[in-house]
Amino acid sequence: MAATPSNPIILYDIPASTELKAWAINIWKTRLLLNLKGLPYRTEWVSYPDIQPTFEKLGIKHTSLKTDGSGRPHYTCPAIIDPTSPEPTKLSDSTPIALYIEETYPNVGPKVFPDASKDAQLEFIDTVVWDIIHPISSLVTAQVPAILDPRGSEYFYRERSALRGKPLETVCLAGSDERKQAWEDLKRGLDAIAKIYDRNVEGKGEYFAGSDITYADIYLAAIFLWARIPSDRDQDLNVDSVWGGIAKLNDGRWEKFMQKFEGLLQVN
Ligand SMILES: N[C@@H](CCC(=O)N[C@@H](CS)C(=O)NCC(=O)O)C(=O)O
Repeated sequence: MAATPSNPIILYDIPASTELKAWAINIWKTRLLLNLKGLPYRTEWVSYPDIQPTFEKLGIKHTSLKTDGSGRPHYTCPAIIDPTSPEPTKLSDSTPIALYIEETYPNVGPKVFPDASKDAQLEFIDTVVWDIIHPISSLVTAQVPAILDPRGSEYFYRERSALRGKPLETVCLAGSDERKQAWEDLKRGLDAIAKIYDRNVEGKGEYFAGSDITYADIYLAAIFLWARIPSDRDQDLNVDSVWGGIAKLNDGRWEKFMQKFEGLLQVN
């Protein structure tokens, strides 16, 4: 039995106080994919400190080890439980989830890993996108605690300050060289992505491959949705989020790109 409206896929996500409640890059990838395919799903919201105990209890595997050298497992969202019989499938990690969904539901909605572009897409999401993920992460990270619930906020502040080796609020301060550098890196990364998209003549530069949305486009859209976290650190650019700045770059092509996803932002 596959997922049905009365027995939907469960998607685990981290709640924020922002308009859509969904905000985080990795879960947007899965959510956009489920929305594009039109698969029935519902969201279970889990605060950061509850991810590990919840997933341990459910039998959902960790996706990596913590980067602090402790060897502790790192449990992350997104995760899904698909009620496909005989046993429900429990899966974490956005790329394996995307590949699983494509394979398990080949006749539901559009294909996002057509054979012709699958390898190029996997290469793109393993390499090039990180040139924009790293600077965006630096630019938005100090703003994240403000949009989380109190326990999530405390967890994120503690873990990310330790990772960055300094108090989170001091990362990429308004007007700092660190912030200017992050914006420079981000612009360079976006220019490189624009070039890759321009090479796709069939898609008129609007899609990564062919003339339809594939998973590489979903990944890029998820990054841009994450960049919407409200921020007052770029007032010199006259924007209220990193996304506001990105939307002005490359002749507005990313804003036009995101119009394709306007109908895919539902949070079930
Ligand atoms: N490789 C994983 C990474 C997922 C990830 O890092 N998710 C973040 C939210 S965007 C998370 O759940 N972090 C939990 C934590 O930091 O404890 C994927 O692609 O799904």
